[in-house]
Amino acid sequence: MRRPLGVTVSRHIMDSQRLHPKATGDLSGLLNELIVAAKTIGAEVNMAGLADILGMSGKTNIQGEEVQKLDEFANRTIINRMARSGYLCVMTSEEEDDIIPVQDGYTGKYTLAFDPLDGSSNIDVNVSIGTIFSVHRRVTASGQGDKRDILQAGRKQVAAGYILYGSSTMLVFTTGEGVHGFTLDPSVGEFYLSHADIKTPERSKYLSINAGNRPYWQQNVRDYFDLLGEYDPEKDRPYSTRYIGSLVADFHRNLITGGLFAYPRDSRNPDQPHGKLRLLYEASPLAMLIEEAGGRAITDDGRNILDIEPEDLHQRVPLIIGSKADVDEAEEFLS
Ligand code: AHM
Ligand code: MG
Repeated sequence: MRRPLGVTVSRHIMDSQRLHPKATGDLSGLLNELIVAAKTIGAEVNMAGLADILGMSGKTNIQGEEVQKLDEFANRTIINRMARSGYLCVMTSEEEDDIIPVQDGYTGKYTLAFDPLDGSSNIDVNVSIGTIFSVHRRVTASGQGDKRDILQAGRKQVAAGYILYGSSTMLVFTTGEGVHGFTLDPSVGEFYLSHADIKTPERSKYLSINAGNRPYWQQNVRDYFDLLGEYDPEKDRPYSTRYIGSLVADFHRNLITGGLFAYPRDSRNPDQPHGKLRLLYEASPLAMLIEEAGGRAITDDGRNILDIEPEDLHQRVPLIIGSKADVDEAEEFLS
């Protein structure tokens, strides 16, 4: 469904809801609450560079209030806002060891998994970072939710998206009806539809990998990325590399321009041979977005990310994600 540009995100969400006469409005309400949290985080991110100048670099700021690290601030902002939203029964955050209950008396029918501020190595250096979120419908009947509500396959997500705090702040999300991007106009505090119905290019020539991990990769992964770097005019190779080190920013770039992002398993942690990225907070929501945009997301041994049944809140997964033709070719080579 295409809408004229200039539509606000709340209008877009309301219009989408109207297409579903049986909808209660809870998912719309949930997304709107999350957007308020995102704007709060975005405002704080934009102030980050001023912290030293304003004398806020210590434990307390000039008002004598305690200053939180940005990732803690983002985590608390989302938890505090969403726990009393009335739309959730349980949450989980990359920053918390265990599930997060909601306020008694405010339980609802959805669950929320989130990475409050992805790209931790870039937080203090003014490089794009973001918040990633994933929403499921609860499976338990009522009251507070539990791990069964959280540990659901990505295929069952009802919504997923991210907020990118970059040169401008962008919200990109899907509810299963295409991927839509909104850009924040900071002068009025509104997200406006700027990228309607995003489709990622079928093929690209960009590769996003941390090449410094090459010695730790499996041999077939090394061979494949070496191949993409070789001269082959028929295949439009070599590929160019682009790696920001914030998944959300690397993903966003590739979504728009086309690209292949990979964080394969490596040999550094033999007890947990699953790469670095988390299934619930990173891989699964981005996999829903990329499939909706026409791309694919798999593991380095060819499993579809959206079909993985999670067993653990902080489970990691080797991730290959991006343009369909590129993921297809990687899958064929690696299997
Ligand atoms: P984080 O959740 O601590 O930020 O870690 C995840 C980040 C991703 O944003 C990014 O893709 C990856 O770690 C980068 O890792 P590396 O520095 O090993 O390349
Ligand atoms: Mg992260």
